[in-house]
Amino acid sequence: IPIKQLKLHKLNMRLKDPFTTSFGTFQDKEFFITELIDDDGNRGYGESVAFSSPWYSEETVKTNLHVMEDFLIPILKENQISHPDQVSDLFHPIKRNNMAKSALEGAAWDLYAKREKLTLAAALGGERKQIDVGISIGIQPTVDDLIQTIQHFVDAGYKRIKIKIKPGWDVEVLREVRKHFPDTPIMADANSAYTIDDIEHLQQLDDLNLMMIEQPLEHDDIVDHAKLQAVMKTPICLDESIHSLEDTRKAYELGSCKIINIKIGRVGGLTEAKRIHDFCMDKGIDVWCGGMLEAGVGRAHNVALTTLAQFVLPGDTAGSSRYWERDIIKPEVVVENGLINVPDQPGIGYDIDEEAMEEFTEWTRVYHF
Ligand code: OSB
Ligand code: MG
Repeated sequence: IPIKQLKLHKLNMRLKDPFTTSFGTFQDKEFFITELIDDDGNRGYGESVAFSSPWYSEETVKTNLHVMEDFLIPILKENQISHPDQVSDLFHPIKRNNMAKSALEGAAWDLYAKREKLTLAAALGGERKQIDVGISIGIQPTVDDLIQTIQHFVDAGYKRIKIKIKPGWDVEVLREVRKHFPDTPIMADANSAYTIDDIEHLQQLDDLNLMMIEQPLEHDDIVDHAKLQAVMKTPICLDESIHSLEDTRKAYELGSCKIINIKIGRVGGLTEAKRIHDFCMDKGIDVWCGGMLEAGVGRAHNVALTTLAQFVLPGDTAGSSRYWERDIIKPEVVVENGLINVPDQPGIGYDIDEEAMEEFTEWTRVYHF
């Protein structure tokens, strides 16, 4: 792939509403859009998903910039690549910093697909034309607010509802929710708010017919999760704990979970996401695509990944309007009856809305190859 230049765009976007998890509240999102340009003028786009503070994981917007500029971009400049899988291999000597890697690797995948005149979904080996969509609901001020919010998204057709929980906002709240929505596919995400001492407390969730409980224990744990899974019939889903295919294999061997939330950024890019997907397919582990409050480019990558066969559960891949008054792609990602139609244009399949990009861009740096 004859790469001519890389543009790094720093954007700031305000969420429609604040989003609250067990570890904190988001109101604004700052992130990078990466743009790889080849000699023919094709443009491939990626998005960084790290947050401003290291609450979800150790990466931040600033560490993404540091690692991209000082380590990853020089690697891209110094090496020829013919397939995006090589980007993943070239970045391998740099430990972790997966969201920084993914922001660049994603642009390489989009550029590669556009050059091959393939949709990103097809380039990854995905076949689905439509994907099922769920939604993640942040911690609300009251149970009534939560129930109203759930009703709103159930009416909009979302195929499963994920409810954020934390100590003090869990068993009682979910019991009340279950009473109002006896048949709705519901799951809970704790974002690692509990410890092994809470096993008995968490076991109370077993009677609520939840699809799964996501990341109840420490962000870096797979041992205690195995102990918890052994005494619960509700499947445990790992998010924060899984950074690679190797982590996935170890969690599988220990019995730490029955389901995996694959986030492209958390695992270092689409190549590793696909490797994890293939392993899970082989072992019969269900997977779904998680979200990081992405703008349109990241959302488009999530849609493409979700077309792979083992993405059998609805993901957190809501439409653009879930979080944004205006997104940076056109058309925006639209959810209808809980489904997204996978675009059929080459690459990510959505155009950049240059006017919106300009509105949200704080600065752009250009690197010549
Ligand atoms: O754990 O999946 C998570 C949002 C911010 C940080 C972590 C998580 C989330 C979500 C929402 O649950 C995902 C989304 O809708 O993009
Ligand atoms: Mg999660």
